Amino acid sequence: MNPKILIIGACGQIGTELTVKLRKLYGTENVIASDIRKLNTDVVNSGPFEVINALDFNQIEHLVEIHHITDIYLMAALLSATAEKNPAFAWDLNMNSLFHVLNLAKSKKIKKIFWPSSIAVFGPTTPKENTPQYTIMEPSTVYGISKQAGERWCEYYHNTYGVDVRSIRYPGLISWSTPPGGGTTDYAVDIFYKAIADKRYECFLSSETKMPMMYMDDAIDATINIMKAPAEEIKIHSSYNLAAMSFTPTEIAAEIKKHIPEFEITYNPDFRQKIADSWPASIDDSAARTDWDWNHKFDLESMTKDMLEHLS
Ligand code: AKB
Repeated sequence: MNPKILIIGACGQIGTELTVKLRKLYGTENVIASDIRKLNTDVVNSGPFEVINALDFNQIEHLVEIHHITDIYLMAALLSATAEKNPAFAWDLNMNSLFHVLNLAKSKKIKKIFWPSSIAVFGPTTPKENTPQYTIMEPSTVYGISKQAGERWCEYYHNTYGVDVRSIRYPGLISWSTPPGGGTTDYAVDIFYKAIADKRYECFLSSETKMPMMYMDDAIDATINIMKAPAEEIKIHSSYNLAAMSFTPTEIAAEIKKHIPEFEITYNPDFRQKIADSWPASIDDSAARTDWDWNHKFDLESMTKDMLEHLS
């Protein structure tokens, strides 16, 4: 039987593409998209849509009841750069929306949860290259602290109440269909828009800042596959490391230049440099590859080609 899905934060960068893919997979009527406002007409007009506030437990519970929801994908969050500007709200949104959904599963009103974590759970004392699944985690950003605490709660609800919650530590995500909002890895999306429109881009990170990244197609596949995996394959109940590629602004600019030879990049690092410097440069995701068969398809070369084809 198909799951009956509620996506909270369906109009965001990941939610938009996730809604389209889940509707194709399980049928439009089985996927209820929701967000705080009708922010994306494609999502709003392509199937059932509800306006809800992820901080309102009663609203979420009501939707679960009237739509007979089995699975929730909780995609609403404040990302790293925005969270630094509004720490109290970031903590409130990122933590309490998670508690609402965990508590619905604890009381058996839903069966399964997907909750996104991030490479932001790591911090300046974490080994930078090939960052292991289990290692020092001392995040120095509000966003990272909320994601790390969220991971601990997911594992606690699994161990204590048997809640089926599944999670991935997303790297920076790159997509052509929906712009990102308020992240530190956003430069890797902005650069494509500016390369096409202006043939130049001023980067808010320094030239050699290497970060883990992933094309959205791979991120969506990973999200759907971890949710489809039999419960016994999921051995980590906090969150799985996930990786596809790592590159610096210099390297992505060089790749874009292969298609747009006139393209020029300049550097003017701002407050986001400190956040980027605290994160890993590359990730060891062997646990995800072993446990539930994770495999990425896109590298820097194929991702760049696909982005430029779609945006041009
Ligand atoms: C951000 O930059 O805040 C996000 C993330 C790495 O979680 N893209």
